[in-house]
Amino acid sequence: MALLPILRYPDPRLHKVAQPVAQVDARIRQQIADMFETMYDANGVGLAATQVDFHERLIVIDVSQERNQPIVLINPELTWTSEETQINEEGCLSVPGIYDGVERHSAVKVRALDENGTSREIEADGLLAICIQHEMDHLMGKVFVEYLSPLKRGRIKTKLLKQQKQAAQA
Ligand code: K1U
Ligand code: ZN
Repeated sequence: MALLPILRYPDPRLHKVAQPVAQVDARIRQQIADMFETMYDANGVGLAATQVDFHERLIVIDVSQERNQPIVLINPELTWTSEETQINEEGCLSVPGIYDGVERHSAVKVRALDENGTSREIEADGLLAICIQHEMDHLMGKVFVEYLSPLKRGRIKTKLLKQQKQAAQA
């Protein structure tokens, strides 16, 4: 297994649209293992392949307290979204230290392949529903700060670029 570098906003590669996984094979299973290791190491509850510069439709999630309920979503598609929405504070491993409110569907159903290539439908609410929507946005090249005002987004971009410049000089 390997820890993968996580792309940091405003890296333009975060805006690439991921392509469908053609075959769930050893290459994809290795990518899944590496993504789980990377997500757990970073204390995240989800990670989309886009964030580790792998532009195929693959997501790993674990929203459990015990960190023992891994979920793999390959080629995920939303099959139902609740009319009800709610605003929750979100963070992102690609936008470290920034948290802000985003409006999402309160509940969703998602159909996806698992790591064995078996099609499954998952019904989710709470943090899992938020996380699924956040990670599916990543696969479309969308980062949560794009829901914020241009003013806030500009400030976040400036702050993170400054941090990245300082880290490169250190
Ligand atoms: O995509 C990512 O960068 C992972 C992201 C997933 C996410 C969490 C919460 C709301 C939306 C998306 C994170 O893991 S953020 C950091 C985190 O560890 C966390 C956030 C909220 C609750 C518990 C953990
Ligand atoms: Zn994210």
